[in-house]
Amino acid sequence: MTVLCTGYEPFGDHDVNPSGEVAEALDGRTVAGHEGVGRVLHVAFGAAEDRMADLIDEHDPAAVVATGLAAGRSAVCVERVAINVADTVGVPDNDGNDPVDERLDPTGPDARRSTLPVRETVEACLAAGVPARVSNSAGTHLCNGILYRTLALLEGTDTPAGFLHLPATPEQAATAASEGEATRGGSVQPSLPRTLDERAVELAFETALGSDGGRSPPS
Ligand code: PCA
Repeated sequence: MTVLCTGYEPFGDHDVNPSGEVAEALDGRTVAGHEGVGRVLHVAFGAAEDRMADLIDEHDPAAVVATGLAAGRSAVCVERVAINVADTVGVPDNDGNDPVDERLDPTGPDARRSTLPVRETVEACLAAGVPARVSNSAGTHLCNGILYRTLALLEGTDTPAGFLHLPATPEQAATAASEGEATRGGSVQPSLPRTLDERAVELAFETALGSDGGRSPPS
């Protein structure tokens, strides 16, 4: 079987998006005893969710971990919930969609809970030396949207799915700082190396499925 990891292409002010790079790095790697499938999603409402539906159909994954960039956050954020709201808060998606206070699904529930073991994933990350925390808001941009739709697609199945928001990379933070006031005592945004992002995603799958994908008999 496979495990499916998605990330995103660059968007807004960001020239790179570590989430897409993490997905590409995991593609073809054995993760939690399964073949990793890593794909980069277009940052566009509708298109990204439809691609996710196609990927789930095509690969029938044992678990899904979607990821996205959350510049400014200081740790990997394991999202607990997705809400039925689409609002880009002034950062239109890459197709120019700029929803304000819309519902993702007019008839859907107000929220859907991640089906990953959220707290245990954070514990596993922290034990492995990866800064991480539970987050109670994935925002209202596309990352929240993909989590909401993925959970809807997998409702009623036993396929765990969730979302990890990733901080900026050190390179992104340095670039932003070089355009700012760091040389005059100004601040620098928090960052995390991509290798730690990759480890966090692997640990999310391992925590959900077991390190061998749940294939070894219970001892
Ligand atoms: N982050 C955005 C959308 C794409 C991405 O990488 C978000 O947090 O919603």
